Amino acid sequence: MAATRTFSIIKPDATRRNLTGAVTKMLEEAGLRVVASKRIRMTREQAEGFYGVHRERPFFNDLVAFMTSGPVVVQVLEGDNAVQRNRDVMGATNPAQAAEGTIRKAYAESIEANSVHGSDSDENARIEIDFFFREEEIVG
Ligand code: IDP
Ligand code: MG
Repeated sequence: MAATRTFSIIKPDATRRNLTGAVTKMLEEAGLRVVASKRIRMTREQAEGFYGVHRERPFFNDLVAFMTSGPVVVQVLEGDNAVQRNRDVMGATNPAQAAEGTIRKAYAESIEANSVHGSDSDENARIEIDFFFREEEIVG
């Protein structure tokens, strides 16, 4: 299968605990390559725009506050079937339901502070990559 791309965020709960390398190692061991990466502090406008699909959910304001509470690492990952491969290694949204061997099982603190984001479709991967990266920042 041809390599595809997905978009990942190492969330503030993970950067705060100095887990950027540990999380990235699990992504790499799952067969994903980091082809772009930068550490940023998301603005409220960025977080609201990025999570716009969740605007009506009860946890939206808390989620925006959490995602802007500290640095995050935004990444573009490349690999065979990258979107699904990344979702598999991330594990379930709620760490209480995450399988052994997944990032969220190993590191997530709660359903909100769950250490990583990953795109849920190829179409959303393209939109999310474009939200944070210019094409020349991605080096495969
Ligand atoms: P996903 O990150 O596994 O794709 P989504 O349903 O897209 O999960 O939710 C986006 C993010 O919103 C989650 O990763 C988590 O940080 C937060 N979130 C989801 N559901 C809840 C909840 O019930 N309470 C608090 N935060 C939540
Ligand atoms: Mg999602």
